[in-house]
Amino acid sequence: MREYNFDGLVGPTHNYGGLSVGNLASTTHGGQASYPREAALQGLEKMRFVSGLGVGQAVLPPQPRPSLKTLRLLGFSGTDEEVITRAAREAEHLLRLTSSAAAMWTANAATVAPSEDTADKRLHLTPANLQQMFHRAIEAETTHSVLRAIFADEARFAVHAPLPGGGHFADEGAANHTRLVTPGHAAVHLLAWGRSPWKDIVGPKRFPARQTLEASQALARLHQLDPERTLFPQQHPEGIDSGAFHTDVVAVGNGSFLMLHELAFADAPGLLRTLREKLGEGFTSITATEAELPVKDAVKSYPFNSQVLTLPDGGMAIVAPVECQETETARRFLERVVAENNPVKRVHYLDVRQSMNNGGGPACLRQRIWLTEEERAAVKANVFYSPALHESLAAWVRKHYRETMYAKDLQDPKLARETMTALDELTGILQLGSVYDFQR
Ligand code: SUG
Repeated sequence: MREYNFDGLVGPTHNYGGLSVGNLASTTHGGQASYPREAALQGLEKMRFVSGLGVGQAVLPPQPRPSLKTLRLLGFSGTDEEVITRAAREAEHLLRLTSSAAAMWTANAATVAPSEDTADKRLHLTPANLQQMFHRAIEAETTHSVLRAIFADEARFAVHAPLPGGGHFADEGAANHTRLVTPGHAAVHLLAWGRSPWKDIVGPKRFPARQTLEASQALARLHQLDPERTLFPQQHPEGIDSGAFHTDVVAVGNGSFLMLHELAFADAPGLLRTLREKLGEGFTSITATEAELPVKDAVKSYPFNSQVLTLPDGGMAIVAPVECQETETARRFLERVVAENNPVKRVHYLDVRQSMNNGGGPACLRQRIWLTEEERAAVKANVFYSPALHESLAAWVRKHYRETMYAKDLQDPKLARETMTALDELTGILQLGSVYDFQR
């Protein structure tokens, strides 16, 4: 089984809408100019780098934005141009919500369980409903359609529907999911959550908790995970209130290794004890205390939103955002991780600033999917990274993306048309068929 990092290709409307309450980067950068072309190219460079380390790499497409379908469902009618013009005039906020390129953070696209861990030995994928944020909830339908197109072979892949209901089963995908495994032990799945609609728990006071316990439990059932090896830790309410809206802002695990901030989970010591029991001596972890790495620095520079990658020689490398290099506490912490006795041998710093300014680091930009060779061969779409695919995608970005985007540019009726033209061409490059509403 090999891990493939399915990175989200940044969409043509990448902008700073200030849309995500509780995500400090999003609210801080709201209204600033963005650089969609540069953002997409930064993402492609990250894919090149990770692939160059010998790690599996693939790509997921952006979504049509502004979402004319959503605007029509909200009562704006007429031609595409009339829909945009009316929304711009009467409900600028709705236009901003329906124009976000947030699908680029594919950690939130779905939760995935590899075939090795599931009772029916199929790979299970559930698109996240992203109920908590309107601009993200509108991603689920297209994500479902894209995943069905890529993982079409039902004998090997189970692509479930997004979880139903209102906020009760609010699900943010793999951003709250960690799979840990050690030699001689079956994998353990952590499915974290921040609130419960029905249980009386102490939650955050300042910012919204996005994922519910009930959603995490439903994912474990759907994915047929071993109940003995599935844990449901609560996100620390103080962590959420400090800006850690997803678990992956303050914790990241890979294979036998977990690194976390002490404010990642409500009961981190208890969780680490249980993990040691279930995974044995091969399990290693490193906890940053508030004294070593204040949570505000972790939220600003994202050391835990690194990709921890297993290299072909079995060692691990961390791909961290450059902001960590520039933040002394974060840099020192990552240096300690490399120095201590654990599988991590190196840290690489990458520039994904365009994404970071909206609260998305390297780990947010990728969905981890573990595939056997047969499963990989069963994927017919042209989504696996290669230098040739890189060249096609980079040329496609240069042809279709605007260089700069200001808030008022979202009101330009031509933008929707440009995006549809670009995405239509992209589905050809990626051999996805018709996955978008405007293609049907
Ligand atoms: O959902 N930002 C995303 C960032 C998601 C990060 N993902 C993970 N941690 N896995 C969010 O808050 C900002 C959009 C804007 O304000 O324009 C945004 O949606």
